[in-house]
Amino acid sequence: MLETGFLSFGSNLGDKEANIASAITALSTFHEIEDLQSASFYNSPPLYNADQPEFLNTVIKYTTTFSAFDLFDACQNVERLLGRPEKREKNAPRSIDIDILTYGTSFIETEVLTIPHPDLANRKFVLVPWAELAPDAIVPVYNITVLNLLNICNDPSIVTKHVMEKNA
Ligand code: PH2
Ligand code: MG
Ligand code: MG
Repeated sequence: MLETGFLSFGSNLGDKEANIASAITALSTFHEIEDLQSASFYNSPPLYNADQPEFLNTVIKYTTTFSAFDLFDACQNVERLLGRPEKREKNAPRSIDIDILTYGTSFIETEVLTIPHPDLANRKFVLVPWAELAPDAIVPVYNITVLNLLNICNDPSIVTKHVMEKNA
């Protein structure tokens, strides 16, 4: 089965731009993951724990033959590859965070994995890049478009397009 969905990337430690770019490249090396399309990168203030550096965030569209759980494993492997420690405090700064926003039209709720991502509708740092990439995509469970979710989101964060420092 080929499924399409969206991933959220965030970094607020080290070379944030390089961390996200490397994570995308690393994911693309899996034969099971294809057609990665990235939104622009965005700067965003940290949500939840304000006492940490500003984040760089983006959203990626993917196509995969992986199951949702194998995709989750692949994302965790890439996080470890990029130096994210296995055990760390919740909402502590991180070199890379890769979250599955959606997997096809699936609704999955287990101890380790919830899809759609439970916080996606409350986060401008997710919805702003996502609406750039796929404004008309219908978000499973909510059954409205990404742009509609952005328009009703009450996160007051200012999320701004990032000016790239390096040439790709
Ligand atoms: N990730 C979090 C908590 N807060 N804030 C921003 N701006 N960007 C993030 O990626 C982020 C966050 C937990 O995963
Ligand atoms: Mg996260
Ligand atoms: Mg995560």
